[in-house]
Amino acid sequence: MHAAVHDSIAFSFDPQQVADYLEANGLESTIVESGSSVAEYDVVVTFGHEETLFEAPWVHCIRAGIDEFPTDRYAETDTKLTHSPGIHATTIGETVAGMMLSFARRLHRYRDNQHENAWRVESYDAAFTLADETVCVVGLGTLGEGVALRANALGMDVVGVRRRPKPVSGVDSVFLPDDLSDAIADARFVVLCVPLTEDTEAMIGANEFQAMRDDAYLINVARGPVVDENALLDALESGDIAGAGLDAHTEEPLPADSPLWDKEEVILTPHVGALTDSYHEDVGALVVANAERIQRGESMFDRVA
Ligand code: NDP
Ligand code: 7N6
Repeated sequence: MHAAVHDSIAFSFDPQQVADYLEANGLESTIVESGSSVAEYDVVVTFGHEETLFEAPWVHCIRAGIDEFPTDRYAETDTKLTHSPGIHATTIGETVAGMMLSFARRLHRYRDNQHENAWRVESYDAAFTLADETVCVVGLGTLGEGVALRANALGMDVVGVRRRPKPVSGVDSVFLPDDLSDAIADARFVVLCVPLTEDTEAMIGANEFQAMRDDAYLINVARGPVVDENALLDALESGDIAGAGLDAHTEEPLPADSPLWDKEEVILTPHVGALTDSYHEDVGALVVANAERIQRGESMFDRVA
């Protein structure tokens, strides 16, 4: 089997890493540039979509979220589309734990002060502990469970939101999407872990910021458009919420003139919350497993279309 490794992966890391992993695990691999024909390959491993990918029999997206892929059109063609769920619980769980700890223990502010050689102690009531604080995890799949597990370990109370009223280990109360305002009302942290869909676009807007506590923090590790970014800026400026940890942004890269860059109580990361030095292996293993299934005549895992 011959894999094309699409250079759109360079948006996140060196595509050669994936190519080397696939070669080491039995798949011939070639890096292909955007716009190149991929008709001769058995699979294209890619970060993003482009029209030429429909030439291939199988396209594997290295992301869990496939909101930027025209999934309806894949369903109408002979090109199979698979994605990469199930590999982000630890990375995102730790990223969110890190953001929550920083806000509580004020580490981001002391790091800012360090750049000014400033021995500056924040007001006595600025610091708090995560223990006994409540986090509301919106979306209780791979990401949400990874966040809930670590929040539990830090002594936090966890509530969550999902479409199906199915209990989740370590989550005290599971709310349905219609009860989002109730779910977030008492939380010190609201963590977004949902896919971007018609239902979740702008699910956090002015009403939700008003429903949140004034001392609450929003953490978005999902997709930028899940949050109404103008409403977020208003909420930060008016004091409707205390701050935000943002790994996902409406426009990526976040424009240099975005007012979010200058906010003291905003921690910004450039959509790296899931990255780790073994991401190429995690994603490569999914491709190898499906290649083996095809060779055995079995149906593929993680099919989107
Ligand atoms: P999963 O499919 O495992 O989980 C999604 C969860 O969202 C499910 O619990 C689902 O509910 C819930 N959900 C879906 N729609 C709604 C809704 N309208 N209201 C409330 N809950 C809803 O996905 P993952 O956890 O793997 O990933 C989630 C998203 O996070 C991805 O689609 C991607 O966009 C983003 N992501 C971001 C990363 C980053 O680098 N920052 C890394 C990986 C993913 P139910 O269980 O009831 O179906
Ligand atoms: C890291 C992207 C996803 O949807 O956006 C994330 O999986 C992770 C390559």
